[in-house]
Parts: sequence; C-alpha cells; structure tokens
Amino acid sequence: MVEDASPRLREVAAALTPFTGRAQVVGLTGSPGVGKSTSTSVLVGALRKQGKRVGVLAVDPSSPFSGGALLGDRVRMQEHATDNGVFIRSMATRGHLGGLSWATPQALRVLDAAGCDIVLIETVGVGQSEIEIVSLADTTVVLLAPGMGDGIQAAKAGILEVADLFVVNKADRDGADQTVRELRYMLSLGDRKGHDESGWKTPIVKTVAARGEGVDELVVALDEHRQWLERSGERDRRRQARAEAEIEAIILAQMRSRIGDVRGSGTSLPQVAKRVVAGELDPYSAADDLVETVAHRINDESGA
Ligand SMILES: Nc1nc2c(ncn2[C@@H]2O[C@H](COP(=O)(O)OP(=O)(O)OP(=O)(O)O)[C@@H](O)[C@H]2O)c(=O)[nH]1
Ligand SMILES: [Mg+2]
Repeated sequence: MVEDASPRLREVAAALTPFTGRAQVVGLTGSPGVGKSTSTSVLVGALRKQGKRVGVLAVDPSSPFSGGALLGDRVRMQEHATDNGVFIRSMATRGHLGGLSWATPQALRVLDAAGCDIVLIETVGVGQSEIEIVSLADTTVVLLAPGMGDGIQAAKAGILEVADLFVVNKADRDGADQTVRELRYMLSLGDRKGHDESGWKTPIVKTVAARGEGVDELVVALDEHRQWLERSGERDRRRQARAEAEIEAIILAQMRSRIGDVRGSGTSLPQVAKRVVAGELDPYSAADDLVETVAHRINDESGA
C-alpha cells in the first residue's frame, strides 16, 4: 500500500500510530560500493543474535523500479530471508512517488508498528538523499572506504556534520588507518568550532564487513548512541523535527496537487497566471487567492 500510494494508507497510518515510536531508526549512507549492503547484512546477523527484531529498508533513490528491485542486495540478504525476526524491503522512490521523503517515512511507520526494535535504512549517498536520510534517522551512520579520498570529500560535502558515527569499511585494504586519521583530524576541527556542544563524540569504527570484523564494535556504538539520544533529549528533538518535515511535505503535496485543478471556482494556477500576464493581478495577490481557494477545497474534501 505504501509503494502504491494507496488511498487507504491514510486510514492505515492512523491505525498504526499508537504502536509507533519504539524502533531505533538507523540510516546508513555512503558512496556507491563502499559496503553498505554488506554491513547491513552482517549488522542484521549481530542484532538477531541479541534477539532484536530488525527491519531493513534499502532505498534506491535513482531506480524507477520498486518492490525488491535491488537484486544484489537481495542476494546478500538471502541468509535472513527465512528469519521471522527480520523484514527486508527494497524500495525505489524516484519515478512515480517522487523522492525519498514521501514513501520512506510511511514504510518506516509500518516496520516500527510491526515491532521492529531497530530499522536500518540503506541509501546511496548522492547529495540530496544524505540530507533526507538525516531527517528520517535517529542515528546516521556514514560509511567510508580507504583510498577513495572519501575523508576529504566527506568534509566538503558537509557529511561531517550529519554523521553520528563513522564506519571506515574495507579496513583490510591499505590506507584505512590514514582515512581514520584524516577523519579524526577533521572532526577535531569541528569540535574547536563548537560543533559538538551536545556532548556526543562521533566515534569512528573500522570494519571489514565482508568478513564480519568490527561489527560487534559497531553494534555497541549504535547502542551507545541510542542511550545518549534518550538521555540528552536529542531523540525527541530529532523526532519533532522529523514530524514537522513530514507534515510539511504532506501539506505541500496536497497544495501542489490542487493548485492546478481547474474545476469549480475558476481559481487555479493557469487561470491566475493568465491574469498576472495580462497585468490584471500581481503575483502576490494571485498566490493569496490561490492558497485561500485550495484551503477551502481541502477543508470541503476532508469534511465530506
Ligand atoms: N575488501 C573488502 N571488500 C568489501 C568489504 N565489504 C564489502 N566489500 C565488497 O565491496 C563490494 C560492494 O559492497 P556492497 O555492500 O554491495 O556496497 P554498497 O555500498 O551496498 O553498494 P551500493 O548499494 O551499490 O552503493 C562488494 O563486492 C563487497 O563484497 C570489506 O570489508 N573488504
Ligand atoms: Mg547496496
């Protein structure tokens, strides 16, 4: 229903709400091929050993396919496929649904209400999706690999600020310690500028995901972050911001889908635009008229 944007989703979301808010939402992001899926899979294994129920959303913002299109991921996740304590879904969000921001929070709500203790969201770090994952996750994990110049790139892309936790994966390769040093140095610069007044010291975990090495440390770091989020009140602050963003997205989507509606009252985007072009109306007044009309329309529809 989430993927098809079913009209009944509204009803379902309302029914699920009392059961939500329990899962720790962990976003994993990083450049293509850095080892996100491999890490996710071994993380699932480690979390299952602790008896945790785990949800996985693999979000591919560039793929027009949905419903489990990331074949590579599915193969890698195969070992968890028959485990009732694991739910895995590949989602594609560009295309008909338009953006990570729309479908992913809904899917997240479903997994949360289904009793997942932790939900892992994997997404390729391609600019916008990094920012979007941050607004979704309680804990954002940024993965890097040695020899990709990732340390420097991370600093440039503003990733240092969004990461709660760094993973330097492929530590079996040359240059892993160098990458860790670069990161540590750049994080220390951030500290001096007062970036981290909140009291969380961003850990850097070295892993060889392909061999499962370092994963226990990663699990510990994730749990420490969860505890810190609760203690510091930061979790609630982040969730407040997340809810605000979600509500805003819904409002904007509702507005956007209706401003072009030419039925009825004669106030629609093309119509007021025509009057602006003709010099009969200024764009600000046109916007005011349109917002008012759309608000009435939304009210009428939800009242009906
Ligand atoms: N040497 C080495 N290779 C690894 C390690 N972890 C993963 N790989 C390999 O790196 C490749 C990419 O791993 P994935 O887990 O698919 O990476 P990803 O970040 O999910 O990739 P995309 O989803 O395509 O962005 C695979 O061939 C993995 O086997 C590691 O620790 N060491
Ligand atoms: Mg992957």
